[in-house]
Amino acid sequence: MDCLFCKIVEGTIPSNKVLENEQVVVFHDIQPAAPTHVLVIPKKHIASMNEVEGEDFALIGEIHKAAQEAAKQLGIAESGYRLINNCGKDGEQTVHHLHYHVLGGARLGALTG
Ligand code: D5M
Repeated sequence: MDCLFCKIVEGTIPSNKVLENEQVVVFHDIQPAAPTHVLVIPKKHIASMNEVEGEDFALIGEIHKAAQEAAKQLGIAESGYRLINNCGKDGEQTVHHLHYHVLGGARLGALTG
């Protein structure tokens, strides 16, 4: 399967990893949109939030756990951060392997339409 993030999981494409366990990987986003910007992905290929089903919902908990741990490790836990999943066309999802953005290190502004 030709998936960029699967290649990052396999290590065939390099990444700047923050943490990794059996189920998830956290690495720095190549196009940071905030002073701290990492991505949390499941190792299992799931195309988007729309494709999460059955026992894979447990991975969402693992993703949140890893995001919390990464925020602590990166020193943004206390000041706060944003955890975002972009899904599909209107969500501006560009990489079709489930991922959550962790953004922090500055006031990010209110979310307005
Ligand atoms: O976000 C996809 C994100 O993936 C976007 O912020 C850039 C990032 N990206 C793309 N290629 C790489 C590599 N090779 N390393 C790290 N980060 C990468 P989306 O929510 O799909 O718009």
